Amino acid sequence: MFDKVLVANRGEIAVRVIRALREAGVRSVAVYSDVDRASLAVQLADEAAHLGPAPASESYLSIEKILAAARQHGADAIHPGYGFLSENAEFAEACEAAGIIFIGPPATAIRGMGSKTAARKVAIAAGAPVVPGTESAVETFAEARQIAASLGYPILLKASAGGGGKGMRRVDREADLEAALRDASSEALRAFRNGEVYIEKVVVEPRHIEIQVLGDKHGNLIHLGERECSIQRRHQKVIEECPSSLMREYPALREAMGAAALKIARLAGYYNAGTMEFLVDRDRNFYFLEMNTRLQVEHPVTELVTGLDLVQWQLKIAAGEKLTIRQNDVRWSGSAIECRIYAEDPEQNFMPSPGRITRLREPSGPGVRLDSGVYEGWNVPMDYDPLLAKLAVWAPSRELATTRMIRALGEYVIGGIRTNREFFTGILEDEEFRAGRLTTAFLDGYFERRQLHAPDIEMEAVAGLVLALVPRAASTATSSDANHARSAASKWAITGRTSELR
Ligand code: MV4
Repeated sequence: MFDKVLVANRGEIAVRVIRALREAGVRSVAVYSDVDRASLAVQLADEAAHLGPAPASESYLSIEKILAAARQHGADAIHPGYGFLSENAEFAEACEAAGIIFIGPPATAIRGMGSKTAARKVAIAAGAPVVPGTESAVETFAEARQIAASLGYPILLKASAGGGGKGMRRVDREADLEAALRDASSEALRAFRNGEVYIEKVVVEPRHIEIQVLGDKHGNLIHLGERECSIQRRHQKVIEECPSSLMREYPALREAMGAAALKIARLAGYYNAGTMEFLVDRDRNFYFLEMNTRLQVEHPVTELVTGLDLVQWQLKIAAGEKLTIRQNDVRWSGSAIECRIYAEDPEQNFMPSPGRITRLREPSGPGVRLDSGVYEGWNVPMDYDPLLAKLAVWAPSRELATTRMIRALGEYVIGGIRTNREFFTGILEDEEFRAGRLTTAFLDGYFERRQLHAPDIEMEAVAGLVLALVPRAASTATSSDANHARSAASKWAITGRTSELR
């Protein structure tokens, strides 16, 4: 095992990794930018290294600065967390070149699975199902037209280098194809400096289910089952669960998806922790989408249900140890749910709400796990993703986990800044959520249900009228922004009233 590990990240995930290092008897080095000098991670680590000013490009994204800090502190390995440099193959290579172990997959696997078309090719070669579509980027409009016609509309244009829905365009008819191709390609070029676009058939109202894999450097690979991640808002996950309610009904689906994930991982030469993203359609056909070559935000729900510590395994694997767990040893017990607590204002279209936390009361008690990066008095900087904490619960059943989460959210008090804390209770009480009827369209449906059941429809009319009459308000927001703002506003009016009545 290592003597000292540098944690090249910030916030709750830096804290999560520092805790694992402490438990493993490994010294930890936190890194910080100017605005993170007093962070919880810095306070909990054994040592800390200043990187530079707040902008990530001059701190958490600077390969040179992070390697210099690792050398200066004598770290023998670096844990990248998620985001920042975690899926940067050059960084992984630079670590190895500096004689420092990158706690993650080999650079070749990061690079190989980084492009969506390359990952698709690996999946196809491994015999795993992918969404019908092109194997490579399309070169010309004529080619695209031919392929789209043979697949049948609707189709999706996706950026080869893409992620997070950027450069993605749904096309419902041939007449829209040429313009959509141009749009998708120029958006991809701007976002990823790569304008390549490929085509997939649209999977209608799918579930987003991902499989966690773990592999060592000796060729042993296992999967730890799925996470249900269908509840997303603009490609940002909001609530995650393990297991998926679908697997409770169809346990064979977990085995089939797990086997597919392992075939892909094996062919990619993968080791350490990784995740395969799949879409699952109404008929429970599943399709490989892409791979995340890092520890994921939502890993706690897998840990709660399998009883395994993913970060401990990441450390052992990076240190060259063998996986001692066999596939048949993996058991899934009970049910876990995670809510991502953000400093953002659901009443203001989920605008980030940085600032000082003036009061903090954290939930605890049976089955509650809080992975937080903040404390009372901490100033949430405006320079980074405003994730404050992940609240996860475990209970023997999904129903009990849901009520436990509502209980824990009720204990949570965060003063001084706006958070999305209250947003979750409504979802957890929603009948569709309770029934486990989840698709990636869940939140749209939820906002609509909220509107339909609103006791006060006039508020809606007023909000709509204001948006129509104030040209600046209407023109600064996209129409979809305005829709979300309106639905969010009505939802909040309802939540406010009912919670006062209770
Ligand atoms: C799709 C899809 C339907 N059909 N691909 C969105 C981001 C990127 N990771 C993949 N995404 C999708 N790809 C086909 N062929 C629907 C989505 C999608 C989605 C996927 C997962 C979670 C939330 C989503 C929200 C909208 C669209």
